Amino acid sequence: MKTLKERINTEWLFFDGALGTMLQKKGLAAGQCPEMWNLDHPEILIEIHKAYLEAGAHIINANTFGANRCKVENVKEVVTAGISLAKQAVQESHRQDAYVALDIGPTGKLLAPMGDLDFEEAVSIFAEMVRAGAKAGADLVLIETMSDSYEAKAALLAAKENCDLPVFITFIFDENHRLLSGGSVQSVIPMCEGLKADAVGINCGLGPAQMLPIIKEIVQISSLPVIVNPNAGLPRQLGNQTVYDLSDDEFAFWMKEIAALGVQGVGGCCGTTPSTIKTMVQTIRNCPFLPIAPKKMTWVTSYSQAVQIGPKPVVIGERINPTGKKRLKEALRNQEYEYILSQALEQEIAGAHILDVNVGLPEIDEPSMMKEMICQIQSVTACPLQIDTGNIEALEQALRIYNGRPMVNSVNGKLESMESVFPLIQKYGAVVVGLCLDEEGIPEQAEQRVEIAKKIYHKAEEYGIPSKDVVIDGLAMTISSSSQAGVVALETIDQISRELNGYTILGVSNISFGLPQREIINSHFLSMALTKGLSCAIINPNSEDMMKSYRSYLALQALDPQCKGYIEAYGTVPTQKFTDSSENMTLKQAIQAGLKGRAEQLTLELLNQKDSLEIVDAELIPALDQVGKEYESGILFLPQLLMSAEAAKLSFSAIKEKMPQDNKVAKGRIVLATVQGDIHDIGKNIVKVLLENYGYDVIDLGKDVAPEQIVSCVKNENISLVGLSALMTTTVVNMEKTIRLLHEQAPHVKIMVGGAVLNPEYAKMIHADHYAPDAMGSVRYADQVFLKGQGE
Ligand code: B1M
Repeated sequence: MKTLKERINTEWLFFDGALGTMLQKKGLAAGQCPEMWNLDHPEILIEIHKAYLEAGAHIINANTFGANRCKVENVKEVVTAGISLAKQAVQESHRQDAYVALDIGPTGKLLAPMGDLDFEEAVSIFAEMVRAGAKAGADLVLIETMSDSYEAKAALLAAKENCDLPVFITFIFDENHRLLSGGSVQSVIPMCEGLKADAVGINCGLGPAQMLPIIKEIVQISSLPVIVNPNAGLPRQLGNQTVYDLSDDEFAFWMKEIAALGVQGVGGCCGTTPSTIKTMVQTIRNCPFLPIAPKKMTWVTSYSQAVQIGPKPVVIGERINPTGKKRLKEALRNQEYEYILSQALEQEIAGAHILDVNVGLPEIDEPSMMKEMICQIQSVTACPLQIDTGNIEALEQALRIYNGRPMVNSVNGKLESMESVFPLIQKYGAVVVGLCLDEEGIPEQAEQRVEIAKKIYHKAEEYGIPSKDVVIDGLAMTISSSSQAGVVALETIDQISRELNGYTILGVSNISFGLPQREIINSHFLSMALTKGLSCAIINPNSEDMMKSYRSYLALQALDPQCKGYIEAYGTVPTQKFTDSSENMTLKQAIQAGLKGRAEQLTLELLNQKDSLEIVDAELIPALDQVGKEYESGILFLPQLLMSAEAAKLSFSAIKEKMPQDNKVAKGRIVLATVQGDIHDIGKNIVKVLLENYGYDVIDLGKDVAPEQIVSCVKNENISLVGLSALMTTTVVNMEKTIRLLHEQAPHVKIMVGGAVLNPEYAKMIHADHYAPDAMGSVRYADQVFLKGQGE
């Protein structure tokens, strides 16, 4: 009999449909933990599983989606029961061809630095589920509904490290083809391939019609079988019930279209039922099955960006490497992370596609510094990284916590190097740089270097690393000591790319060590190497000469359609997020870049020149507005939004310390809250500080506060002014609800509202007493209510 891994790329594999919505139909109440039904209502789970088996599903998801220790206390018991029930259903249905999946969903928490869940803690949460599931007899692990690549990586590692079962993973993409944390098809699929998932795909969030264009993208780049489990269309509220808009026939129609795109596994998610799956199975069963073909694509990715090696040369920023850089050495020794982060941002802005990160100094603990730097750099830039180290421990730690699929610099032709580096590349997945040197040293002839490259390719293949993921470094040595060095490096690049069809890389600047005006040689050498087929150039992207050579090459080689990139760079004065030196950065820019320490320091400096509120209005709010706009237009993603918010908070803490506190006499008590469903509290916190500074006693109920809680506080504390904040169109309805409840139950209280999404007209419409456009406006209104006794 074929194994599951063999089956998935040779015949249709049908997945089951929704479990959660089925359980709700059977009486699962809102707020109840579905997984606890494994213990409380086993017969209902067996009944649902059997119905899906009857419908023709091969893969039955055990009821373990949220059975992790963030949500249930007895993980082992709940997982074991879930798997056993699914197995019992399979047995009782006499289905030899069906499999039970340990279903793993997200933890519901954000991973650091976005949230506070540590990466290794996330791995351990998933590992606990995997061990329990495998022991209970699951046939596969299905990680699903992943909306963050980092959490997906944690789950994949946990699965691969704790069982030998096939591991499938599916993501929840939105209509912009992005994960919540910004991941794209091109960034997450290669990462999953690298981490040795056995199949990848998409589930939930959208109906089959909306998924279609995303699936096309997945099938185009995936070498792994593709699974598609959509919702039964888009959700709609019918009374207090959520219903989905596709009939079984409509769902099957769209799934047939999807099947024709060349996917291998199909099933359903929210809103689908056994009858949906039955109609789908009957429709697709006889459709031609297309196996997925391996793709010759090489991707280096971060959590949201993907750089493809091959189609056009890639720029790798060399600035985060202490060799010959006094200031960087100092920053590394003194742990001045902000300096290093600004180096990363500068290179990104200058046009680097990937950033090299080398922190090797004899006197520092390289593994822990490398780990720290990778985390920190990834929290301010989405540029993919090249982990540059000869220290195997540093390499492993960095590969483990890196969010995406990195590049690794480097392995070489020495057996010892290959035997220590390749197992790590094999486990974590990365594109690796292979240096043309071995036990005999660096060959003087190109032909000998090419022989070493072949040896590296060959050994890599033994570890299951395809040649497409090995980028050969032809080794640029300085021409000041060997006049043949340039010729040999260029010949090596030429032979590797032409004869072996391989990818190549050069540390370009090495060519000119010891020479004056090095950039003259460097930029010419770069142009020459590019014409020989160089795939990746490690250069200083801040050097105008180097980027001029690079951009001109692209334009001349027809790699820059309509010379768009060239014109963008040189047609007008380029707009920059900040100037080329972090010394000149403004507070606004530091907040936009998410540089917390720099934002705090600049705030302290500004406080000597400007009034606190002026800083809030001129720097802090415009910075967040800009970030908000870029987020909305898909230029930035949630991680960057969060980092900017953190920087703004730190800046405001510094402002708060310095705010004058003249009016100490208590003028009155005010309740403040951000309304239910809304976690934006920066504005509300500013309002609070200002009201306090103007002598009011503020009871701050925090964010995401239920209407009932606000009402009860107002009543219990006998409050006469409430301030509500809301930042989202979706949460203004809760503001309205709160106001209605307050009018009903505490008619004496005055209500002021604020937040970027509101305006005076809207405030009136929802029956607020006052709209405060900013924090000072809230003070003026409080004065009116308490001092003049005349709130509108
Ligand atoms: Co989000 N976010 N965010 N966000 N975020 C907005 C609001 C958004 C407009 C960005 C965008 O898309 N352009 C958008 C809402 C779209 C809409 O509904 N119209 C949005 C979204 C969609 C989201 C998420 C859904 C993203 C996601 O997860 N996919 C998510 C929502 C989570 C949730 O609430 N359930 C989310 C999350 C976040 C972060 C956590 C990353 C972070 C918040 C961190 C925090 O607050 N602790 C964040 C941020 C920072 C923003 C932006 C960029 C900035 C908000 C801010 O702090 N502004 C924002 C875009 C924007 O507003 N331009 C955006 C600075 C602050 C000082 O201004 O709050 O307006 P503001 O307060 C002012 C005045 O309005 C007034 O005084 C303050 C000082 O002058 N004021 C009051 C405010 N409240 C008042 C109350 C008063 C009186 C005056 O009386 C009581």
